[in-house]
Amino acid sequence: MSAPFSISADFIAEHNARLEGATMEDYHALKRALARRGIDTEALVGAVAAFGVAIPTWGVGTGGTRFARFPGPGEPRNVFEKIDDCAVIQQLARATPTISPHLPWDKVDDYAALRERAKAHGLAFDAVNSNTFQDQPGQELSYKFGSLSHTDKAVRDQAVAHNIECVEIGRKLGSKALTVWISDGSNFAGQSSLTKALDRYLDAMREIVAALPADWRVFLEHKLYEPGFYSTVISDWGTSFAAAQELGPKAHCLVDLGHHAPNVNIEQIVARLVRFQKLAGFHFNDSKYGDDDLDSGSVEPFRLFLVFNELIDAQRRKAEGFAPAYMIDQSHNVTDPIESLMQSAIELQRAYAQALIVDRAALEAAQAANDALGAHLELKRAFTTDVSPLLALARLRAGGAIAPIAAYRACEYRAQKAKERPTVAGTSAGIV
Ligand code: LRH
Ligand code: MN
Repeated sequence: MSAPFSISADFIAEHNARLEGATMEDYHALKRALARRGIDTEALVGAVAAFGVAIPTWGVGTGGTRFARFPGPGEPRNVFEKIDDCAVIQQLARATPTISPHLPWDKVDDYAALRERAKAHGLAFDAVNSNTFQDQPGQELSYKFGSLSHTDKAVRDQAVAHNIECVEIGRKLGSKALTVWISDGSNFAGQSSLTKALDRYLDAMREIVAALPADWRVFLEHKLYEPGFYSTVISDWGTSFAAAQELGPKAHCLVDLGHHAPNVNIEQIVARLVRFQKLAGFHFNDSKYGDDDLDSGSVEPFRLFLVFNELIDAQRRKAEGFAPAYMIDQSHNVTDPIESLMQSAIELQRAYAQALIVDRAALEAAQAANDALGAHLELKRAFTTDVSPLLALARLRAGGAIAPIAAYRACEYRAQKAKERPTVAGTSAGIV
């Protein structure tokens, strides 16, 4: 049995050798342009290299919708192979040093072995995600009518027990946070008591918070709708914030970019959660209509930049309690998940770098002078700066590929995995 295919450092070095000259030329041109704006590009390269976002294990397999899922060749068949694919994303794009697992999708018998596999690839685990939005084979009580807010105490207890089990598993993996998204809601007016449902949720969450280790946090993830199409128990940042206030200092609010009504000012929600020291972090993705889970920066890159503009503003102000967890949450229905995740990580780095080059003194002066256009153009100037050369240089210096997707396609990793991982027959429905 030959060793699983992996991409060699020599292959990446040969790939880079062909592109390095042009990249350095572009980098020096950018460096000169930014120097005229008083910006130290070398410091930027360092900051970008230090930026990291977590890969969702459920994102490395082909995603789907309620209508269908069309698995591609060489799909990862278990969480170990998912971690191997996460390693390729990190090896080439150098922006994703952590993984966010989902339980029970990633359940194994030996979590030390799982942690070791990740460690061998230089990867660590970020927040673990619980799942009380599906019924598992052999599960005693159904979550059809909810979980942590269910009318039946026995169902709530089952959901609390699952979340506490996720914390135990997370401890074995080295995680420090639990993300709780519940699908609890209703499809008809009158179907559930809007107030009692929230109170049941808060009671159940108090038990979960009480079971957290001292250095852990719990991330409450709000979502406007789906699968509840009339009401959702934790439907918006306001409810999530109030719940996190009630639940105490370990509870924070996670912002999934796709979980808002169209045109909601998400960057202002971020600014508010920072101000009130309740920003847990993010599930980055993009969307045009609903919770589309599209690739980050692929629909509204300016909106993504504006979110990072608020994050850099907070970082620069050393905002109290500011420690956001950056994670991706996407569904790759028509692309190679590895390619989408690499490009998404790069688009997040891009928004981060562009937010770092905003002339904050000029912006604040324009804001103070109510120079609306002047202030806006300070942001546009940063957003319209092509920082690609410094992102590429950060990858090159970190041992990654100057052009990750070109390198990935050239090494034929997917074709190699298609040989090693027999195709999963037939199509299915659902997000994973
Ligand atoms: C819910 C959600 C949540 C995950 C799931 C995979 O829409 O964003 O974060 O648990 O997707
Ligand atoms: Mn999410």
